[in-house]
Amino acid sequence: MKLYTFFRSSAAFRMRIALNCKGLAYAPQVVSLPKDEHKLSSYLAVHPQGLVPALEDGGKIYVQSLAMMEYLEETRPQPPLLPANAEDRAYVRAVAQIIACEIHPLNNLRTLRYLKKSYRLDDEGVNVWYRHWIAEGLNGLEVFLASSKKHGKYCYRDQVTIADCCLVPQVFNAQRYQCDLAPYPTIMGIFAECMKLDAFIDAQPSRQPDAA
Ligand SMILES: N[C@@H](CCC(=O)N[C@@H](CS)C(=O)NCC(=O)O)C(=O)O
Repeated sequence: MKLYTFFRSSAAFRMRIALNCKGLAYAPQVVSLPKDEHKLSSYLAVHPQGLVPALEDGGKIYVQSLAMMEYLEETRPQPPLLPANAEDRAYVRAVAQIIACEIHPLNNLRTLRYLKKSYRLDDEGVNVWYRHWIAEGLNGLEVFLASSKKHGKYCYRDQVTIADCCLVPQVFNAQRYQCDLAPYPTIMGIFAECMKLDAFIDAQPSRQPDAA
């Protein structure tokens, strides 16, 4: 398997965690976002949207981290990254989608670049945007997790799931932008538990071959 990845990409980070959790070896293919390598025609031939990550498996290319994690789950079910029953799978998928569909797109590189260029925001102006949407997103996630009563050590009881694969990279992003994370004790408790596991430790940005 090949993973098209960039050390600081949180969507790629999700995939690195999922692959590690399942004990699947992969060859990292670095696509540098600051160097705009995701816009090269050679990469667009892999991922027509020009986004990282992409996964190659058996000569076929897969895109979109949530779809890719589900693909891994279906083709390599052990150890499972989804709960055994439908109700709890819906909960785990909801957590993953709150992060991947609601929070992450507002803080993506192309969104921040567009704000900077088209609205002439300086770095601090962009940071204000970033922190606003992180605070709103993480607040909603905190309430959802705490009220679900389904979390344990991890988002879903004591089983690592795709929800944790999404939560940890989002917290790394928030830390990078010095967001105040004190109001999110449930999220930060889960984050601390995940970061005790090798699958998460080895997937973190600073451990990647392209880390600056
Ligand atoms: N929904 C996509 C998001 C992919 C995505 O936005 N990746 C970011 C890096 S985390 C990217 O390639 N950004 C390039 C850009 O915004 O120009 C997924 O989950 O795979």
